[in-house]
Amino acid sequence: MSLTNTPPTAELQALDAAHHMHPFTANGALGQKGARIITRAQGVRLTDSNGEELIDGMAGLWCVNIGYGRAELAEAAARQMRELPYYNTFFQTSHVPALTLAAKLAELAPDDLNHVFFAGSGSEANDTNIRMVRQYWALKGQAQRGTIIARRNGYHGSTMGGGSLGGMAAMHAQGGMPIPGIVHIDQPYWWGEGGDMTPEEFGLARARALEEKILEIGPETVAAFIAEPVQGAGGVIIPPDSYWPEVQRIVDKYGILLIADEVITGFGRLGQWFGSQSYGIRPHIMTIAKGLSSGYQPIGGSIVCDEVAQTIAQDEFNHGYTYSGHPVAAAVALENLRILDEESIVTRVRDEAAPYLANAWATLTDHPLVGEAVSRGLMASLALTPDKSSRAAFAAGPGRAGYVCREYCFANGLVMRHVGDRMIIAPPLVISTSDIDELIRRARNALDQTLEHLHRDGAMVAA
Ligand code: PXG
Repeated sequence: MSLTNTPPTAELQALDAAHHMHPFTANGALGQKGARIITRAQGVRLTDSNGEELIDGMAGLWCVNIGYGRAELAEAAARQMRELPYYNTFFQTSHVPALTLAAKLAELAPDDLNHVFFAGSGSEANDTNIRMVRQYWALKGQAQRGTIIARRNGYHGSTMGGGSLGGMAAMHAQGGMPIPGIVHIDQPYWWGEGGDMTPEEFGLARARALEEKILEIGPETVAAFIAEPVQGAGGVIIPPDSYWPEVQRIVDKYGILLIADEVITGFGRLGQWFGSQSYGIRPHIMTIAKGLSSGYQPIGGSIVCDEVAQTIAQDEFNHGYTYSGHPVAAAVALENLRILDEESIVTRVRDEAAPYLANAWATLTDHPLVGEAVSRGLMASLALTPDKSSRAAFAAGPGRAGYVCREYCFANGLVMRHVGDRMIIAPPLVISTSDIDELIRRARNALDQTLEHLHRDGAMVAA
């Protein structure tokens, strides 16, 4: 079958249901309904196999930072494939794309984050991080420092390591996660869990949960704390301003390593190259993927500080992936970084797109369904609620209203995700102000229709 001369949607859906097992999908239910099949994309817009156009409010899966259709990346890939389609970086070899990309990342990353270990994805990079921080402490003569503290409702990937670092209860319920040596603390989610505290009080309390956990299990057993600067998959949870400075104080006090998972927040999403810079935190390791190549090629990695990298270098690190630093992926990532840089896309997020989105998004707060409308950089979320004043959840249980809203978004030509009853967006960083207006218009229509639907079902009821 030719992939460009597309057969009718029903035929594609039948093939898909018969043979393709989808991630994070009830495959049986999808088989009944048929998958939405995306065939083309340009800029911030997708086209599906029925010819419908959608604004991609999620930049794919939080990754297409420079937008779709940049031929320069295709050309970089083709050039690299002709010259050297594959070689590895094991056993004392290297190649130009990997070493050039590592040097470029060292230049972009703050402070002494000067070393890069490549992986094929964010999950793999976090698996690397687990082994690297434990090996670091072993080489320091403190092998008992093996425990990594992470957060409930954090997301760090879907491998055994990444899924264990993540704090997703539904994932832990399947397949024997979390692996030993990983413990979780509560998240800084004020709207959902802050009770009567002010956001600032709550941010401090949730940061101090880290100190309590360190003291509970013994500081001498703790290797690292891992967290996303802003939780993405958990529902675009923006921590109160008091949170990160207190976390930084605590990791400094106990001398534990800080891993900032920048898979979503890296490469301009928050208006700086890295989310850590946006929050003024000083990680020892940053996990990267997604926006590193704008999703045009699968590539991830860990950017590592001098002290950790120099310690790891004292012995052979028995770890690596066939595709660590894959030359085609690295060449594409370099071209992506060149475009982000030369077209000032990151500064435009900071100075224009993010403030514009913040204002436009905040107008949704007046909608009867919307409890809060928050954003940071080009990540934004809405909390749907049957009762704003009490920040109530729906009696029907989490996720039903969100699901209804997501379906109306699709019907209105907008890809907006739901996480439970939070609606989330993270559009390509190149989104224009007029496309932000159009996105908000479509979101508002979808909210109106969702509200009508929930009223009709008698579902505007607080739990
Ligand atoms: N860390 C973070 C912070 C992520 O968001 C990963 C690690 C894992 O990356 P890979 O490349 O292995 O997928 C991610 C990935 C969602 C969703 O539903 C989020 C991700 C992936 C798939 C779905 O929001 N984030």
